[in-house]
Amino acid sequence: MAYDNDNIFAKILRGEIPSEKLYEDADTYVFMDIMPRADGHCLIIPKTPCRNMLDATPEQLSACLRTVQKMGHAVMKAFDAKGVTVQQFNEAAGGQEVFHLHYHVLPRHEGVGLRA
Ligand code: DGP
Repeated sequence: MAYDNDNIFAKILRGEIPSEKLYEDADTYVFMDIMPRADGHCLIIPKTPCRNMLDATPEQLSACLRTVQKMGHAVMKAFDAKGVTVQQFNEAAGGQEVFHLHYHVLPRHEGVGLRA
């Protein structure tokens, strides 16, 4: 499926709408989810256009996963979490709502569920 340049995360990358930035490097950008399902819930996105995992290049996937791992460690430390959940959705039928590749990183604590 085609990439839509007007998706919300493309606008965030262009600075057209604000985001709470946590980290960036040459290939990826990290910001807080606007509807956090856990304290510290953040999103990792590639800086280059990519609809989702299904049409990602190996370079986009590896760059994102390197940052996912880095942010997993960082949010666990920052939120004194005991684990981390990583989620990623593809196409509407797969639960995707914003059509720019993104990974959810959610710090977790024993016995505490994710918010809706
Ligand atoms: P999904 O495509 O199903 O992985 O869900 C998209 C996620 O993006 C959802 O957790 C809410 C978040 N989100 C949607 N719009 C915005 C926005 O404008 N800013 C931020 N920071 N997050 C957003």
